[in-house]
Amino acid sequence: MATPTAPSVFLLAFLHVIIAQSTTSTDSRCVYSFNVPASDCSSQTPDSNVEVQVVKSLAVGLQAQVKQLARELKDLRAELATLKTGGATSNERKETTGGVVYVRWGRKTCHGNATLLYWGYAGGTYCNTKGGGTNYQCLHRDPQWGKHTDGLNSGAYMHGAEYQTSPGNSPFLKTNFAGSLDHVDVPCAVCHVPERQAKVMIPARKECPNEWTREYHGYLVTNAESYSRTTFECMDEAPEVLEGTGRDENGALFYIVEADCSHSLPCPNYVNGWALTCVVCTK
Ligand SMILES: [Ca+2]
Repeated sequence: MATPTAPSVFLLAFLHVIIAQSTTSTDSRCVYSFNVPASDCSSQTPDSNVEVQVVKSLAVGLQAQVKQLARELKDLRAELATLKTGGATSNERKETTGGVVYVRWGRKTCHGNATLLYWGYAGGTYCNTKGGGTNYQCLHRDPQWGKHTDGLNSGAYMHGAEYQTSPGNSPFLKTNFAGSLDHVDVPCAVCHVPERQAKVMIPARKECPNEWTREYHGYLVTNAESYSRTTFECMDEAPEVLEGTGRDENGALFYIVEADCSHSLPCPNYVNGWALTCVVCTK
């Protein structure tokens, strides 16, 4: 990998000059040591003094070349370290070790290059209570418990989640579940994209901006306005279900969200009564 550089060649040439000088000097101390008292060199001829000046000049040049070589050595070591780590620079390594994580609501798998951290059960606060958490959770299927007491004592509870979509008003594809989604329980997937660092959920869009990658798209969902407040999430356009569920038990609920032109929403371009789409993008 390392080939002789120009400074390296210069150094070799300089050493050759030093050796040649040593064979003609009458007092090698006066050639090599600049700390020798001038009186000790008094016997030197004028030609010898000229040689001393030449060597001093060369020494100054040598110092500069040594510094240059040190810089090149530092660069080579950095290049070697980069090659050992697969070609990424330190900044690139920092970027590729983070990545971005998103939840794919309604699915058990991830898109494209995304890695599935786990798939689980959508959950949240009961639909019509005024307290509790607002954000839906993607619950792991294998919970790990700490200290506990039996009984519902704390006042805050976690519930499973249902699709709450009347069959006549469901925009979802039946690719992954042919029946009615109404009251069926909802899976979710937590997905990691190591090579990208940003994510965004865009309501009312199915496509991502240029240079962004679409992870999935579908329809915007949240709880009903007449119930308690939750977050808006993006439900996959072709939902899967938790097998064996479908009883109307409520819990946390996912309703599709329709445009309502009666309160400040710009219509057009929004259309009264139409279900809002959504897309999750990464970059
Ligand atoms: Ca229900």
